[in-house]
Amino acid sequence: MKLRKNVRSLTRDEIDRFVAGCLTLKRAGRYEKFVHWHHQVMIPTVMPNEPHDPNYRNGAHLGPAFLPWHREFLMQFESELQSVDATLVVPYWDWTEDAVDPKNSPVWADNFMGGDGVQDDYWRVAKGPFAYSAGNWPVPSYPEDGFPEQGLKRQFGLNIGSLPTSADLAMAMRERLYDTPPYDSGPYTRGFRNRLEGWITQRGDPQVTTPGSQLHNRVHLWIGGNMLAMTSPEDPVFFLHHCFIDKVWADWQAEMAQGNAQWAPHYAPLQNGPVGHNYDDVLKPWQRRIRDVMDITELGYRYEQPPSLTVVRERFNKSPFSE
Ligand SMILES: [Cu+2]
Repeated sequence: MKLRKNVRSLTRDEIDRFVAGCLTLKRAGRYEKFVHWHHQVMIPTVMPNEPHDPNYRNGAHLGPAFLPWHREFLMQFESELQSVDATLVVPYWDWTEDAVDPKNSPVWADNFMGGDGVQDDYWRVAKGPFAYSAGNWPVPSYPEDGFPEQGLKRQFGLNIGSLPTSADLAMAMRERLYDTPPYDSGPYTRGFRNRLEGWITQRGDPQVTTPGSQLHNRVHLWIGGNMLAMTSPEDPVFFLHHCFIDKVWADWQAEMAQGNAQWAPHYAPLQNGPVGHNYDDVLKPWQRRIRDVMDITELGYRYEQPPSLTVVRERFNKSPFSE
C-alpha cells in the first residue's frame, strides 16, 4: 500500500527524489503529455439544451467527473514517476495549513517547488529547481493567456488575496450529496464536488466568508501564472495541490461510509447525466471507469493521517504510520 504523505512530513531525501523525478521526466520528454491530457479534455461535454461553451462543463472540470478524472490523472503521473524511481509517491499540499502565511509555505522552499514569480521578469519563477534561470524546466510561452515569454510563472496573491482556510474546507466536508442536477458549475448547484471544485461562491451561499472563487479554484488563482490556464500542470505544484483535493475527497468518502448508506455509492449521476460524467463512463483518454476509481484502498494507496479536519481525525484511531 503506497502512502501519500503531507509535504510537511517528507524527509529531505524524499523531497530531493521527488524533484529529481519531475526533472527526469521533463528531460526525457515524458512530462508534456500530462499538460496535453489536461488541456485536451476541455472539449465541452454538454447536454442537448446546454451551451457549447468552453467555460461550461468538460470531461474533467465543471462537472461530476472533476474528482474521478483527476484521481486517475494523479495515478498516471505517479506511475510515470515510479518508472524512474520506484520509491516515488506524490505528496499532498494541505494549503489550509498555510492560509495564515501562504508565501512562506514550506512548498516554496528553494530546494522544493521554488517560490514566486518576478513581475519585472514576466512573472517568471526566480528560484529553485523549476526556475527559468536554472534551465531545467522549459515551459512554452502562452501569449493567448497573457504570458508571451517562456518559463514557469507564478503570481502569489495577485489574482486573489488569500488561500482557503480549514473553515472553508469544513463547508465542503459538511455536504452530504456528491453532486446534484444540473451537474454544472453554477453557484446554486449543491453538492460536495461543486463546493470543493470551488464554484459555490457568496452568490450561491451567503455563508461563504470570502469573495470570489473558493477551495480548489482559489488555490489555482492565488498561485497565478501557469496555474491559471487549462495547461496548469506546467507547474509541478499542480500535482501537490490536486493530491490534496484527492485526499479531501477520500476523507469525505470515508466519512460517508460511516453511515448514509441510502446514498451509496456517494456519486452522481449514476446514469443519464452528461456524457463522461456518469458512474459507468470511461475516464478518457484512459481505460478505467468512474466506478473503478471510487475506492483508494482498492487502487493501492492511502493518505497519511491525521487529516486536516478534527471531525475526520476522530474517526481514525490507527497509528498514522502503520502499514
Ligand atoms: Cu486544478
